[in-house]
Amino acid sequence: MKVDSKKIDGFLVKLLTRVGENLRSDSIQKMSVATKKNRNDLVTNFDKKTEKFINGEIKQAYPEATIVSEEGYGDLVKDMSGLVFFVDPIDGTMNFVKRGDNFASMIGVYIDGEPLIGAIIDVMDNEIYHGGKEIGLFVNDKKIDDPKNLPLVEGLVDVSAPMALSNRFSVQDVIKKSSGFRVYGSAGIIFGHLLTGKEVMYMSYLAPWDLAAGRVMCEAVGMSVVGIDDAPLNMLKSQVVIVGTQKVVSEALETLKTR
Ligand code: 2AM
Ligand code: CA
Ligand code: CA
Ligand code: CA
Repeated sequence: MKVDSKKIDGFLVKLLTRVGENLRSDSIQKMSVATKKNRNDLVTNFDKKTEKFINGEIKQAYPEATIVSEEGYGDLVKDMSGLVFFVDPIDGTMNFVKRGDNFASMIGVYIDGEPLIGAIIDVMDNEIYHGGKEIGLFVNDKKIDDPKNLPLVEGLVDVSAPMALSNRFSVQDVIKKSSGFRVYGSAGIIFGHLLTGKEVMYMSYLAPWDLAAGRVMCEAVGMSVVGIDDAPLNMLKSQVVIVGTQKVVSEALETLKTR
């Protein structure tokens, strides 16, 4: 299948621009919050409303596409053939509810299983990270250079709170070798930090919509995106993922105790 990646990129930027406007203007008073699996797992009326809006726009522009999304308005996607959109309407819902910043909206697009275009908006900073291998990487209109291939000792690392606190895979050994440890609580915000060289690694258990957009963009700037045992990524299931500079990811894989 042949697709125009530049056109899809333009579509995503326009769409996330509108999502950002809506989320910044929607009155916080009208927020209703519910728990999903546990008290740390929240969903709001804005997560649902935003996903409905994004998925509707995608279906209108790309009726042949299938959609994998978090809040239940997507399709039941069983394989990666054709055009597949991954949608996380609000990434960092806890930050959205508790702080009103450090949350994102993300869309990743794959064609026959291959990463094509990713787009992430840092909603409150109104910055859109977007692009892919073919067209390059941008923050809003500005092209960004590939981040430096720094080693662990020279960079900040981000590990999800549950993984860091439980010391899963002895991840604290990796953290101790770095310049320092951060926990931003939104995969989308952290992908922005990786793409602009502010952090050198992210490790977390990620669902498909957490990973899709960031993977496309990080790979496009030469970063490594791997599973914990260096196994190939499966975009249709949740898994532990390490993203970072090539040097840091190989150091992490050597350091982590995976069995
Ligand atoms: P969310 O806000 O879209 O749910 C918080 O640590 C980060 O991890 C956010 O990006 C959050 O996305 C994601 N996250 C929260 N719970 C998760 C889970 N059970 N599995 C995978 N990702 C999760
Ligand atoms: Ca969620
Ligand atoms: Ca998410
Ligand atoms: Ca979400």
